[in-house]
Amino acid sequence: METTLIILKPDAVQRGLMGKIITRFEDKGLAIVGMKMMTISQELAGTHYADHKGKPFYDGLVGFMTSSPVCVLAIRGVGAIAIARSMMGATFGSKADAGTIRGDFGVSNSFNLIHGSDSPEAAQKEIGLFFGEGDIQNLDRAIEGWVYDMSGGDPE
Ligand code: IDP
Ligand code: MG
Repeated sequence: METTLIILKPDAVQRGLMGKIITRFEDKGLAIVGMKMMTISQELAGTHYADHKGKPFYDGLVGFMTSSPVCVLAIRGVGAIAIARSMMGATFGSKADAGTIRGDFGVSNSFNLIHGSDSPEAAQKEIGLFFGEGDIQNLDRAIEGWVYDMSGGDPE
């Protein structure tokens, strides 16, 4: 099982799209094991997007991410990191495929609704940045055996 860090960015919150986006992850069968709203500080945005420092869009990105509240989620499932990334779609709303979150809900290349960790290392780091230890739930889902084939012992 992997846990990935998802941020519903300020445009998703302001546009009232939180429910629709969260529903997609729930419908897919991924488990939501952490969720909160917060306003990202300049410092946290800088740490989270440290790899992009110096790029032409960096200042705008930090300004955008700190401009209004976000909704942060920890989402768990087998292969959750790659699954969530494919559900998000390509970075630019103008280019993202229909059927993806960015493809269906946005047209902008900077207001692109959602962040998702892009590797296990990033997920671990980002969950640590945005959540405290007790914030991530051990969710024992009653439906687990219908989401995954557990007949072999491991979720398939
Ligand atoms: P990702 O979010 O799909 O992983 P990254 O390349 O890691 O995309 O970029 C991080 C974020 O920076 C994007 O989600 C987007 O908000 C912003 N961004 C990336 N490239 C541009 C750009 O060319 N113009 C404006 N914003 C950008
Ligand atoms: Mg990225």
